[in-house]
Amino acid sequence: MQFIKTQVAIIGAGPSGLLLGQLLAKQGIDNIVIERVSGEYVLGRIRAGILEQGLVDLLHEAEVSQRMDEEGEPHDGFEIAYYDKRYRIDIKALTGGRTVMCYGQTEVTRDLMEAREKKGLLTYYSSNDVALHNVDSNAPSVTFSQDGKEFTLKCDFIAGCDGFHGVSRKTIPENKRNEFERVFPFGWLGVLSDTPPVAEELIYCKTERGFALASRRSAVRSRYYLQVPSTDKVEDWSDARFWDELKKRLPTDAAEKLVTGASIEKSIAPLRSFVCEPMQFGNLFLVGDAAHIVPPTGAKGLNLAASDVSTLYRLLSKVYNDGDKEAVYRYSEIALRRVWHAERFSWWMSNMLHDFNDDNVDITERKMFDRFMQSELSFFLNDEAGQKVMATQYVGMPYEKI
Ligand code: FAS
Ligand code: PHB
Repeated sequence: MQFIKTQVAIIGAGPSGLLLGQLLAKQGIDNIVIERVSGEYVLGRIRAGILEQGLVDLLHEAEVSQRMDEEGEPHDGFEIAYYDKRYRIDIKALTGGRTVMCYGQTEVTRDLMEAREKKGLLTYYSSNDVALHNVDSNAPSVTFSQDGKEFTLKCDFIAGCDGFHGVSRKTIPENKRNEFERVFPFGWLGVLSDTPPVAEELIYCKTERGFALASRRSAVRSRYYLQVPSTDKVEDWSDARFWDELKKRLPTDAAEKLVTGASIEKSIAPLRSFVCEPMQFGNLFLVGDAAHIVPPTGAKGLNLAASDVSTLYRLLSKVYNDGDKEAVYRYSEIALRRVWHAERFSWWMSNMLHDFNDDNVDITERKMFDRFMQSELSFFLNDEAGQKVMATQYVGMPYEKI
């Protein structure tokens, strides 16, 4: 058994863990990241594409923003196509100048990985049997194995940045966790392709065939999504079938511009709303998807992870650099206020834009709900006050002052 020590043990090398590690190191706080899979595997995941200003600011603060500044695309608005009619939500005008950045999560993760390596910060990739111990004591530790060697990492605090299926949340005793969940009766089939996007900005499409999203990664790389039944498997969807269905769901003038090509990534993500309260137990703090999940309709998943990181790193800096030992125990209360706001917005956008052909609900009730949502969407698209509400939440609520 090899004994190692650090101040903050970070479980998971996704965007949460890597961003937290970078910001802590900048504050002189020693940290070690333990990741279950290889770095290449982490980079093989294609996920979010829209960064709120808060996350853009954090990447500048972490001095990991150069490529994003060069290759990212600032977006002043997005569109909603409502049964073929296109409505533009001018987020910049409606929010007094705020915008979002279009830059893939994979690239954010790559930039953070490279920055961590350049700083010589320790990351144990391909770690097995990761287990957290004595998290509610002042001497928590993490055990894991790598390349046949066993390790015990002693630390002051553990940041559980290991996603929805990680070990951290499950380390909190069940009777100390209050979990909230809603699973949607459909998923998102996503395709990444090296084809020019159909539009300069994102188009969220509500159609009688179901939801679609036309997103992008650059002028030559597109990211598209289709709502599919939660029973569908990715092998049910050939590229040809995907493109054919997407063409039927895009607004007509955008469909005419669609350039199809081979998918370079294709996967189905389930949609769920989930929150674990509290987001801490003793000296274990849950960050990002380890604590909460949102349906991607509001582009909040990655951005919520960023606001958690911002809150936790600033509180840990108060502990280590200002001697305020109790500061970090306010984390969950602060983080949850923003989490629930983003959960509600993501749930609301998902209800308005998807087709709920949920067989578990009586058809009359389903039809009534669909009429409610059509009326809701029609109000928010045609009324400036409604558009302002949508724009303000899409760009993201400001981070709380710590
Ligand atoms: P992550 O899940 O990204 O990272 C957790 C890391 O912990 C992983 O690298 C994992 O390998 C590691 N880990 C797990 N168990 C471990 C263990 N026991 N020990 C050590 N390490 C362990 N959000 C959007 O805003 N827009 C989208 O379009 C979007 N699409 C998504 C599609 C999919 C398929 C998924 C799953 C999520 C999507 N999300 C989207 C949400 C996504 O972007 C997350 O919010 C984001 O990845 C959160 O980052 P992390 O909290 O770092 O969690
Ligand atoms: C993406 O580009 O992957 C993306 C963008 C906005 C969303 C969801 C996904 O709401």
